[in-house]
Amino acid sequence: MKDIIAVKLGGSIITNKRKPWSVNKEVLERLCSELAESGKRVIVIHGGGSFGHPLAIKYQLAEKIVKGKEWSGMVHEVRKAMLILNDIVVKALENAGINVFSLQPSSFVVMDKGEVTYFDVTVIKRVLEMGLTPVLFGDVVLDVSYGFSIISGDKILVNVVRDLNIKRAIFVTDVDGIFLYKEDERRRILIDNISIDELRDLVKLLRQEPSDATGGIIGKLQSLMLLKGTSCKEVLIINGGVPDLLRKALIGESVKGTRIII
Ligand code: ATP
Ligand code: IP8
Repeated sequence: MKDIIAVKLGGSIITNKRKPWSVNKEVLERLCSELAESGKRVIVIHGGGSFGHPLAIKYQLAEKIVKGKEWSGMVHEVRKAMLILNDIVVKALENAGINVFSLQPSSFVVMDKGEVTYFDVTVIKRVLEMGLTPVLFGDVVLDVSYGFSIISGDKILVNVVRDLNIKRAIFVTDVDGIFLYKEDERRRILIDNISIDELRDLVKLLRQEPSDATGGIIGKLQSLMLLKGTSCKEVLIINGGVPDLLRKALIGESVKGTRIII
């Protein structure tokens, strides 16, 4: 699996996170075309954006134990929202000429207290061997202590990369990369290169976003720390709003963004 690249199409770029149920259709379509034009084999993972996050926050699914009768309404609503977005992403990929096979993570992932305890990549591997592009997404999965937990697309990417010995991953977001905000917050510096060992200190300097069900940028960096000691050599965080950046990043050209060296 060494030539496969894991790509997360972030909810921040394929949807408008400030407006529930909104898709950035043109951007999504362009990103799918860039994936196709790159000629690279990829695994696509997408986030929840304006579909999964508002409902997860409404029901406080990220914080509370969901057992018994309570689960049916809430859990179904969030999962349904993710399936609706998944259908839109799958159609956009197909229209770009990519042969996709979408897999719902709740059928191969189990968590305990919000941490992944079971992640079975057998079917993903088989799908790749058949020459198809697996598409995965943030989901609500069984949790042995809580009943259900949300798994972010970020955590899915990390597990897939580790278990399939993938070397490169690209996060496509609506920002140029990770910014460090200076003193009065008016000045910000783009971190272009950072080692995985430096991430822990960086996280302490960033502000938590209260409006994100899976921890926003801090949650992302915390998930990425789990890649230490794996086959993964490099993670890029790039801006999907800039045309052709994803294609260039995929073919290995040097692009603007944050490069995390593992
Ligand atoms: P989703 O989880 O819906 O898939 P995503 O993976 O695209 O979304 P987010 O988790 O929303 O991305 O993280 C990207 C967002 O983080 C950006 O929209 C940006 O506004 C916000 N952000 C907050 N602090 C920072 C920071 N220090 N550097 C970069 N982005 C930041
Ligand atoms: O957007 C969240 O995945 P993420 C998925 O990658 C749900 O954090 C269900 C909100």
